[in-house]
Amino acid sequence: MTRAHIGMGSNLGDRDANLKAGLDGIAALGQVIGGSSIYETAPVGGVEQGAFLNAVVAIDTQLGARELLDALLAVEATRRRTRDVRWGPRTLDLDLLTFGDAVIDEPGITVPHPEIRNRRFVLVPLSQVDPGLRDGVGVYADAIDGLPDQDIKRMSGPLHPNGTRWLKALDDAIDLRPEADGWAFTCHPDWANSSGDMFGAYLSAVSLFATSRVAPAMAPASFMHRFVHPVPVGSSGHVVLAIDRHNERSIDVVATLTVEGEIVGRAVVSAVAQAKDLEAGPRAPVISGIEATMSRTELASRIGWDVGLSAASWGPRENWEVPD
Ligand code: PH2
Ligand code: MG
Ligand code: MG
Repeated sequence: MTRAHIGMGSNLGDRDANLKAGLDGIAALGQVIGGSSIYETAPVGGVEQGAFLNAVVAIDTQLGARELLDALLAVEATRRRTRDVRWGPRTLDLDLLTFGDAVIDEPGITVPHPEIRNRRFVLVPLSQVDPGLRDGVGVYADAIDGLPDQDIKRMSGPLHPNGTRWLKALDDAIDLRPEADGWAFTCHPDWANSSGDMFGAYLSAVSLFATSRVAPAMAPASFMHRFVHPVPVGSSGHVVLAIDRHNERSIDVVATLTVEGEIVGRAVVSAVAQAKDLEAGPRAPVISGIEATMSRTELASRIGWDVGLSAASWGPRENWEVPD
């Protein structure tokens, strides 16, 4: 079994679909161990052409180096890859970057790929997949700083742990797990701000997602929040939802988020039945995942303050020193 790293690139046609087809083809050649984010990268090499999507995938394979390379070329061919212009536009480019510790320099195959150290669009995703990876010269990640600038924009999270797709939507990053009285969540590093904290946007999304789990047939109509503590990425928190009131068409939910027992913020989500559901006539909202609807008074005593008749009258009653 050999660990191989494969560089993927596409700048022609449906670039996302090309990468996905490349991933499926690669998955048939071994076990997918991990993959970088997708990056959109400015073209390198002097040919005038559109921006690339690039990514790196790691697999463990039983194939030999040349067998693997031939199989990668066959996967390229399924996307009608042509070779008209050297370093020109292509639907799908699959480059064998590394093959275990193998050093091969034979006609048609050079491993490690001779251009790795010259290409930011390879080094950045490669180092994301395996930060310690090295060749005889040193750690690849250390070579990034010495390269000329290249426009590189991250377009997705890394490969899903199941290896079949990239993490792209915010809900991919919100890992809500049911618990007895609410949900547990873990702050995903891909949605951190520059100081590595989660603040409003992420915690808002956690509140909205938790609400949508409670009333999946309803859509959020208004949202108010006050978050008081940044949450370091990787920490695990807890969301408790209390339903302030509900009828057939609307629901007001208070989400209280805590991390290590400290309240980091609260949100009030008002959600209404969606138009397509109202066409069928008013009906009770689907409410699941928490024990029972709570009266306003019960809610007030539970959370220590009265949320008011609707979300509009909600306001913090605590001494919050760090407004969001
Ligand atoms: N591939 C090339 C030439 N130039 N530029 C970017 N940004 N990404 C590529 O994958 C790429 C390139 C030849 O393989
Ligand atoms: Mg290439
Ligand atoms: Mg190639």
